[in-house]
Amino acid sequence: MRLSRYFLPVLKENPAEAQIVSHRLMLRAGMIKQSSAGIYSWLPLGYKVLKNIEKIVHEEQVKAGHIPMLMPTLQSADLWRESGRYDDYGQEMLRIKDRHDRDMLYGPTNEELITDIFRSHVNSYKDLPLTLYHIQWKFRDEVRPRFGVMRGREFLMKDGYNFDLTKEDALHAYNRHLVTYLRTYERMGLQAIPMRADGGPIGGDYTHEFLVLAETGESEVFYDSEITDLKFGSRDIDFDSVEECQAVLEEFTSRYARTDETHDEAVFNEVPEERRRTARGIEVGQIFYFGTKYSEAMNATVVDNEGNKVPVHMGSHGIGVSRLLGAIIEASHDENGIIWPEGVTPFHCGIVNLKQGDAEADAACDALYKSLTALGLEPLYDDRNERAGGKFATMDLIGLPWRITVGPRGLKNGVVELTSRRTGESEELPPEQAVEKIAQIYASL
Ligand code: 5CA
Repeated sequence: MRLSRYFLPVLKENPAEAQIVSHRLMLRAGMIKQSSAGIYSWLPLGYKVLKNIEKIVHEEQVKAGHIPMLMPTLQSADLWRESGRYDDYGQEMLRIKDRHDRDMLYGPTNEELITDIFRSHVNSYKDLPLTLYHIQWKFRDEVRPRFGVMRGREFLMKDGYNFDLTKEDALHAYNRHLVTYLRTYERMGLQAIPMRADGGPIGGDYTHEFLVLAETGESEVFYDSEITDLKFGSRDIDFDSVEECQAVLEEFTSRYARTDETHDEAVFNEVPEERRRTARGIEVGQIFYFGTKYSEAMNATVVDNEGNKVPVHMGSHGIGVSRLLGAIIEASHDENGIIWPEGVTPFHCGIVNLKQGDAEADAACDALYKSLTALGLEPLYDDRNERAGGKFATMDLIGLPWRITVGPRGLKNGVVELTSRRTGESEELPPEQAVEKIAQIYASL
């Protein structure tokens, strides 16, 4: 993409309404625009990152055998009356009437809708296990929408639902989700710690939240510092193996790590003092096993191998897709702007032409652009007639992990400059080598 033809409405000034750095940087980098409280338009740069995050979420779900689909945002109130949650959900639920005076709502989550789909089509234990998921917009009329996409009213969530014959099978599904989430967050450059949590309006007391440690996080968390040494890495997990998934769960949840809702001072005090940490965290996901809560209320049963009709065991598993943009920026920025991890960056690298209009510099930039594109990479070429300082500031603000700087002086010696956004380190090298290096970095992800 050439910047002169792109839509990147960056802001020079810090927007007064933004209280935390991720919100400020998303507004300044022209990624989002608020349309009303807690509701945002996703401008091209923000939309690109959102799509990259979605792609990682999909890939990791599909690897575990979970099946993508799409349910609507608007739901009929009838299903929620059946489950008993229509009144329970309170003012967080946006209620709407259609022209026939029927009660509708904008879904804050989808347990009812998916249970209805399930009971309409599945009758036998032979069709289990089954895990369906979608990535869809949700609406929760939060009392205090704030911090940009972190606590929105309209937000994008991945929500997955498992249906199993027995509690053991459903707990395997729970463990499988825990494994996929660890890998999902790591691919986005995040460390998200599973912490014992509270079921809230979804229900169930078997639940973990995934928290990214950050000063601006809304949750207070308590943990054993040993937990931050754990990395999931690129392990090859057999998702059908109950033992393998269970082992990962045990490895990542055996140390003390709880949100304030489940914190127990006495148990915490058993952790050696030097390892006890209190911090703040951003909740980027939550997994639940809630047994037969919805299947019993909504009559979602299967016939088991002895011919008995039994309610299915269920769980639901959510990732805050749009919130993740904020979480990633909170975890990865400096005073000049965002620093995107390679896994989610909106463009793979920037090209800065120091002397737009100089025949040689223009030709070198065009050639770089072509070779990168031919390798399947997407560069953002700043071809505007601007001072070098302004171009650098924009590149730093929008946070592309790699920048190639092209100027007449370097070209005389046959080199361009390759700079890492994260370390600020630069090296001079021939343009082909810069391209090769960038290609290698992304190929290794
Ligand atoms: N049905 C279950 C799991 S599918 C559910 O709704 N879980 S949840 O309530 O924990 O939401 C899942 C994730 O969505 C949260 O972990 C959080 O990351 C994100 N989320 C929740 N509320 C908001 C909000 N107001 N703004 C942005 N993200 C949110």
